[in-house]
Amino acid sequence: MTDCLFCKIVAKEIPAEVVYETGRVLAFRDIDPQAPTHVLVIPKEHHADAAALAEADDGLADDVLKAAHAVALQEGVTDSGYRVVFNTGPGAGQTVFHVHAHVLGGRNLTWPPG
Ligand code: D5M
Repeated sequence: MTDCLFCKIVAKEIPAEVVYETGRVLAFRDIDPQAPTHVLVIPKEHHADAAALAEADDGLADDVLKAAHAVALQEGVTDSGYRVVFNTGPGAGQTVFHVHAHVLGGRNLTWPPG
């Protein structure tokens, strides 16, 4: 998708601090971190949100979840606990419409989220 911020990061047209990459997924640090670890995991293929990703029917959602796990291991947050969040839709706070999993950790995470 030509006008998508995260597609431009995939295409290396916009810089990002990439921490993990496979043929199908990319993970990079959030530009406005909300925790010591705040990484976004995206499929390289464009899907607008988690609902569209779930319907992609090619194992891509599985790849994103496995990448989130790999990032958490790499960041050393698995023992202390971490959160994987898909804001889905404007009402839930989604602002970038290329599906992304937020991987948050490295501090005490309260519940419920705001
Ligand atoms: O989350 C969208 C997230 O995307 C938000 O936490 C900021 C982040 N963001 C926006 N632009 C960039 C760039 N250029 N690099 C890295 N991170 C970025 P949402 O769930 O849609 O509100």
